[in-house]
Amino acid sequence: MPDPAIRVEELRSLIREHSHRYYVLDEPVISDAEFDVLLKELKVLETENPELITPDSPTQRVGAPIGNQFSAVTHLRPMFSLDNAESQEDLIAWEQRMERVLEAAPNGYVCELKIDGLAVVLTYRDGVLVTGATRGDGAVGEDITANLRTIDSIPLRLLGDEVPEVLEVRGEVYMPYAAFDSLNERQTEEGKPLFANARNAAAGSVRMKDVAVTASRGLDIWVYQMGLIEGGPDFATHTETLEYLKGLGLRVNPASESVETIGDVMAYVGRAESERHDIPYQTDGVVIKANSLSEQDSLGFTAKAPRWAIAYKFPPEEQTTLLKDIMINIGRTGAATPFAVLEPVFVGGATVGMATLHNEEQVGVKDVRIGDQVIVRRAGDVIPEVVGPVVALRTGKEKPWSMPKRCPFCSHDIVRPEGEAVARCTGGFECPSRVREWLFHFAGRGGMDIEHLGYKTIDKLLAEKLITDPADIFTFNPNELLDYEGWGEISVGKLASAIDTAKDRPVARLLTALGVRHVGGTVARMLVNHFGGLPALMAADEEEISAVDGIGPTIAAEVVSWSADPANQALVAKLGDAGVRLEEEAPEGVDSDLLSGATFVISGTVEGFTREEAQIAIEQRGGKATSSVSGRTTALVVGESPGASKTRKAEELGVPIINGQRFRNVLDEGLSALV
Ligand code: 0OX
Repeated sequence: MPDPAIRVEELRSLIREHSHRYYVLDEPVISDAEFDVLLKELKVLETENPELITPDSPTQRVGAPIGNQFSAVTHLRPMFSLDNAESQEDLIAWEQRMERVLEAAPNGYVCELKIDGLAVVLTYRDGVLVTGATRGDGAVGEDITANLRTIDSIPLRLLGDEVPEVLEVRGEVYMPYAAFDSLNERQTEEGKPLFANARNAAAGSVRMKDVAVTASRGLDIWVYQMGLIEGGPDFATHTETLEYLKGLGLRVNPASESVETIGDVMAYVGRAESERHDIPYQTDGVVIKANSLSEQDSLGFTAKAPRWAIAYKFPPEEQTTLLKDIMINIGRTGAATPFAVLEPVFVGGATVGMATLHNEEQVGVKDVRIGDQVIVRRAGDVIPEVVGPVVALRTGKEKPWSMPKRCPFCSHDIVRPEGEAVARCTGGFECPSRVREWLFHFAGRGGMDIEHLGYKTIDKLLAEKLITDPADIFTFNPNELLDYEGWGEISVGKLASAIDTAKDRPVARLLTALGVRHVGGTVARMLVNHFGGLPALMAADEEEISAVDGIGPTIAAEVVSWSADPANQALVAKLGDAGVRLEEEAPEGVDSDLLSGATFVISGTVEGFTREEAQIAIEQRGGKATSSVSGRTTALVVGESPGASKTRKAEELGVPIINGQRFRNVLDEGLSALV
């Protein structure tokens, strides 16, 4: 019987190494199942030998709830804030200020993405995490050690044998977009208020009294600054400190770059801004630091900020403007969505005059009133939204809003069932707004992707009673549009041919377009891969559907109840009669396990495939297609105009990058074609 004390230490060291590979480097070398076996063995040994449990054991991340208040922590070094720059001129002025002190321009800079999260300080003594604190007022922060311990990428013990006696590092705790989206989905399901953005969600999650809640929020960290070190090596540059921190197992952002001139800094800022929505977390600028530590020493600090660092802020994605009115729209599921009519404002690169308020509950929770100055957010392609009112600017004349009792489109009652966040129009398909949104979703990019069939055309077709449901799109005579102003042979011809093309869309697209609850593109492809088409799927029972790999009972129940509705059965029959494809031809000679366990990312247009066809080809062979490159990606398939950030990430992680020809070989021969 081996000594449990020795085995426990062996296991901890193995688990630490593999956690680091998984959470910090994103390059696991063992499977999740193998990792779980190690963790389980450690847990069993610790249960049998509780005297062997130490606070830095990987099993000890989630501890007891915190009492009433977070206690205060005085930082070993004050946490300064950062001066801001908004233009190349500001950067040049900054360089000139430094030049006056140094008598020469700084010897190079480091550019880092400015993470939009919550600044924290971690203190390690003899390699063990002893405190984690918020920034607070810069001098004194709050002790959130118990919360930070739950973040898997924060090492409870530093890696390596030569650790410093004391190490204080700074970093930003943030919530990746994926975690933010699923958190808000859960909040919606539980009827709880939504978080306005990933930053607020991260800040809220990190300060939970119940640390199990923090643990469930998918938080992560980027470490960007060494505060204080005792009993460690000497460094000449900031870059060296980052390399050192990385070597200790801390998560340092690989996007950091050392550059020579302010011109290079501007080029980095330009790239960071154009790629800002391609990365899986929120950034709000670039932080630039003079790289030489002796130059940093000479430059020192002003009362509030270091002279050797500056934050280049991206143009704001949030602005304040007047909320002139609140109106509602009825969506394809009947949901009544309030939206704000705004004094137009330039935000996120466009003029915004309307913004969503999500649902009735949100208007109440945020206490948004007509006449308020409100914060409007528009990030990338995302629909503009009202984040909340600026209460300090109230005059007292603002008017609270409540959901109308009657639908403004069909006059049916609007009701909000007990305990739900969303009010709904009860008019069914008698509600013209609902029908319009239903058709728009059906024909839209996430659905049948029918070009030239946007709101304007749908409105015309509805007004002239040429269509009433999605199947009519395929049966009405487009030439009838020729009678109306704005329509000619060319525009009608284009619409007719787009509709014709759509008849042959992959069945998974049709299924997504039909808008069954919880059935998005991925689920639809899984279902169609399994059942071959809508007739077989609609005939299946819950048991058969939930037996499909990756499909749970909730989806199965939704599909069955949707299929049982005679109106839906009639609609599908009508679509079939109109010549819309309802069944996939069984792919010939395809081995459904050929790529099982493999994950591909597609970037750019692969010759001979639409993106969807490439995804389907992978999934029919048992593989997965995902959107971001990680250590778990089997290969990145690059076609024409691939994204620079995906290729760079694959190169960094050593993920094979293959072209269209190699991809076809992989589809024919399997993973052996990769080598
Ligand atoms: C960030 C970030 C913030 C720390 C000490 C002086 C400069 N939000 O990503 N701050 C700093 O550096 C400060 N770097 C960053 N990357």
